Amino acid sequence: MSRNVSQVGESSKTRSTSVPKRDDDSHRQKILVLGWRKSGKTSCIKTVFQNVPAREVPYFGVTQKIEKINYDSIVPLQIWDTPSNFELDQLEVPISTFSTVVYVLDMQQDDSYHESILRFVHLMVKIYLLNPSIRFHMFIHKSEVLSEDYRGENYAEIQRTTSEEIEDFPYKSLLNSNSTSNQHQQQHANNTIGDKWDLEDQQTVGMIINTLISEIRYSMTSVHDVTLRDAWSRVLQGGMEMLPAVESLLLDFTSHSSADNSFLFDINSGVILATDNRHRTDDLSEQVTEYLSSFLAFRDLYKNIKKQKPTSNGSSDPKTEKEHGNPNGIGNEADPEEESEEDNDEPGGWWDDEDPDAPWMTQSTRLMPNTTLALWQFTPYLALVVLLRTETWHARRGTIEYNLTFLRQGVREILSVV
Ligand SMILES: Nc1nc2c(ncn2[C@@H]2O[C@H](COP(=O)(O)OP(=O)(O)OP(=O)(O)O)[C@@H](O)[C@H]2O)c(=O)[nH]1
Ligand SMILES: [Mg+2]
Repeated sequence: MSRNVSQVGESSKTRSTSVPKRDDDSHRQKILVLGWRKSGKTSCIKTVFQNVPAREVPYFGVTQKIEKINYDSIVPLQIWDTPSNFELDQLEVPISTFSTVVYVLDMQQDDSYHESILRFVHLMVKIYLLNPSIRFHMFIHKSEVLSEDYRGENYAEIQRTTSEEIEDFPYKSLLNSNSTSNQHQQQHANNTIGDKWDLEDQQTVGMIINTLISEIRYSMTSVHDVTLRDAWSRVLQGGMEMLPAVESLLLDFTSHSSADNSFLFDINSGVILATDNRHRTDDLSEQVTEYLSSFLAFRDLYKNIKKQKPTSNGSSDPKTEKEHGNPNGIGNEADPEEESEEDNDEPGGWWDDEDPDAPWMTQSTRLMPNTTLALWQFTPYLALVVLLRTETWHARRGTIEYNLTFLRQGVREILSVV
C-alpha cells in the first residue's frame, strides 16, 4: 500500500499527486496532538496516516521533539506529534495557527489518568483563551484492553472528571505569571490572555466553562480496531468547511440511486470524510470502514499492473471490459467520464496532477443475499462506498453509475474552490 504521507523535510517525491503546490505549509490545517507519556500519541497518528501496522506500535521509541507529519487529503493536514513534556512555549508558531487539538489519554492507567486530565484541562484552558476557535477532541485510548463494563465506566468517569476540573480551574491564576521553561513567553501569553479576557468577571468565567465543557468531543479509541479511524473521521469532518455541501450531494445521490447509504472515504487513511447521514449508525460506519480496509489490502497485488493504452478508436480497453461486464474488476476499470472531465481546460484545478488515464478502482461485493457494497475511486484520495440492496444493484446499476458522474463532478467542483 502506498504511503501518501511524508515527514516534513522528506523529498516531495513521496507524493506524486499532491494537492496545491506551495512551498510552505500555510495551506495545511494544523492539528496538535498532546498527551501524557506513553499514552499512544504517536500510535494514533502513525497507524492511520502512515499505514504502520498496529503490531508495530510497541516498537515506537519515545518522542523526543515535535514531529510534523504532512498528510494530503480533502483538506491538506499537518499533524504535530509532541513529546510528553510538551509546553505551549515550545511551539515555533502561534497557537492561533492550529485548527484542532487532539488529547490522547490512556484509559487503562487509572492511577495516572487523573493527572493526565489535569494536564489536559490546564493546556486546554490556555489554548482556548489564546485561540477560541480551536476544536478539542479527546481520544480515550487503548480501550480494547478493558472489559466492556469497565470500559464504559472509565469512559464516563473521564468525561465527568474533565468537566469538574474545567469548572474548578483557577482561571484567575492565568493573570499571574508562573515559572516555566520560558518565562518570557509564558509572561507574554498571560498578558495576552489578560488583555483579551476579563477573568475577574464571574459571567465571563461561567461562559468559558460552559463553552469548554460543551465543546470537547470524546471518542473511545484503540489502534486494534476501527474506533481510531472513526475518531479521526470526527476530527477531519470538524475541519471541513465544505462538509454540508458534500453531505447534501451524497444525500441526493443516495436517494436518486435508491441506495441505503453512501460514504466518502479518504483512501489512504481509511477515514470516512462524509456520509449521507441517513439511517447511519456507528456499527454501520465501522463495518464499512472494515470492508474498505480489507478490500484495500488487495491493492498491493495490483500495483504493478501496467496501465492500459487507449485503443485506436479512442475507447480504452477498460471501457471494453466494462461493457463486457466486469463488475468486480479490482483496480482495472477506467471511467470514460473521468477522462473527459480531466480534459477540460479549467485553469489551475487541484486535480491538475492527476493522470487522466489512471485506472480508477471499482468493485462490488454481495455481502449477504440482500446486501451489496459497491466502491468507486473518485480521485487519488477519495473513494465512494455505497451500501444498497442487491436487487437494486442489479436492476439500477446503469442509473447509479450515471448518477455517479454527477456526484463525482459535484464533489470535484466543491473541492476545487476550497
Ligand atoms: N493496548 C494498546 N496499547 C497501545 C495502543 N496504542 C498504543 N499502545 C501502546 O502504548 C505504548 C506507547 O505508545 P506510543 O504511541 O509510543 O505513545 P506516545 O504517547 O507517543 O509515547 P511518548 O512519545 O513516549 O510520549 C506502546 O507500547 C504501544 O504499544 C492501543 O490502542 N492499545
Ligand atoms: Mg510518541
